[in-house]
Amino acid sequence: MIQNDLPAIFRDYNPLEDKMFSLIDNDGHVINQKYMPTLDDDTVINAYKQMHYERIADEMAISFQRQGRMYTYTPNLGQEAIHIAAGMHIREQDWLVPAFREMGTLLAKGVTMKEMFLFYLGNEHGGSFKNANHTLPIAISIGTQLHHATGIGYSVKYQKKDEAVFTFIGDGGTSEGDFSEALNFAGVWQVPVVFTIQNNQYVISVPVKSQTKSVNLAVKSVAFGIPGIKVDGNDFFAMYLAYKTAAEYALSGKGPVLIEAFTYRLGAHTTSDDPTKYRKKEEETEWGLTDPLMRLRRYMEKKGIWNIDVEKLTEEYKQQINGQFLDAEQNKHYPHNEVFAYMYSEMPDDLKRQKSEYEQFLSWKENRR
Ligand SMILES: Cc1ncc(C[n+]2csc(CCOP(=O)(O)OP(=O)(O)O)c2C)c(N)n1
Ligand SMILES: [Mg+2]
Repeated sequence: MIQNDLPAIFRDYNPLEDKMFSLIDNDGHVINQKYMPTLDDDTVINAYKQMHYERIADEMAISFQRQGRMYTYTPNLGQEAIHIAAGMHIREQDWLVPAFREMGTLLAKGVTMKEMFLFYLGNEHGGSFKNANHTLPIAISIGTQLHHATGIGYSVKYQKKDEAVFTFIGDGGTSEGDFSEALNFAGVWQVPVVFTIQNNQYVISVPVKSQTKSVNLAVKSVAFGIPGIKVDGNDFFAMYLAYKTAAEYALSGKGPVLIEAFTYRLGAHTTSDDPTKYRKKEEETEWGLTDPLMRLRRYMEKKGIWNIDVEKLTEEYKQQINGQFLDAEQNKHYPHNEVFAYMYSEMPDDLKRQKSEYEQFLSWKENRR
């Protein structure tokens, strides 16, 4: 990697110096004019609305799970700026290779809430997004998706296609071998992949300091010879510029980029988790002051472009999302054959055995009534 070839923010925010790239403070003041992107008012208003949509959808999903109408869910609360900023830079032909905590990016790509709900209702169709081009299914197995991202990156580069790949992993995921393997070969092959580590400070109940002795997570890029940057993940503008720069870099043929989005998981790990068991209320309150929606709203108010009727918008979104949920709930059943059908063109014997066992189980269940 030739230092001079790097975009300026990667030079100014060298992860070895543990600097964090931030553009607005918690009160919405611009603190770094040099890099502040010039966005028109409608783009900013629209970004806020998308972040608000993700937040409302998230709250409703938790509520449906609590009502016993949906299975375990992974909340996004507090990480919305990352998701929406990324979504604004992923073009139709670009690839999205998700983990499981970037709902706003999936929605920006064209995934519907109905599909999200189907996923959390255990329906196979929640893994195949009909209107989202080049979007892989949610990956619950930590780290596996990064190999797919690097592989797709290799393929599009080989075919000389104008396509970038955006992929996500958590802070805990960086401890998996997959992380190093995927980044190593992404670097060797110079593939157009934008890797994001969402450092939300926790790996279920385990704090990030138990995952690494590195000064930060962005610095891991140095070993792979690729540019890396630590960005304030709760600052919409910083994330926006980071993604803009990273996408341009990747698409120019220079290779992959690693973004550490420094954030906080304000909610529980999943609806099966209780964070009061392992962290203090004061910590949550302190991080709450960096809430990405609040910061963007304050910026907009100062600029005189805040014109959103939050109550009205919330009502509108709730109705839309509720409709999507009801649609998913009414269509949650699917032929059990589908669970076994899609992996192989010809079903191997062990899968045939599993299918037959499952059929026996279903008939036992049916006769029990
Ligand atoms: C290979 C693998 N090991 C363990 C798990 C169980 N598990 C699910 S989420 C999680 C923690 C992930 O933490 P992080 O990577 O920081 O992502 P976050 O959940 O904070 O978004 C673990 C250990 C899993 N899904 N896959
Ligand atoms: Mg985490």
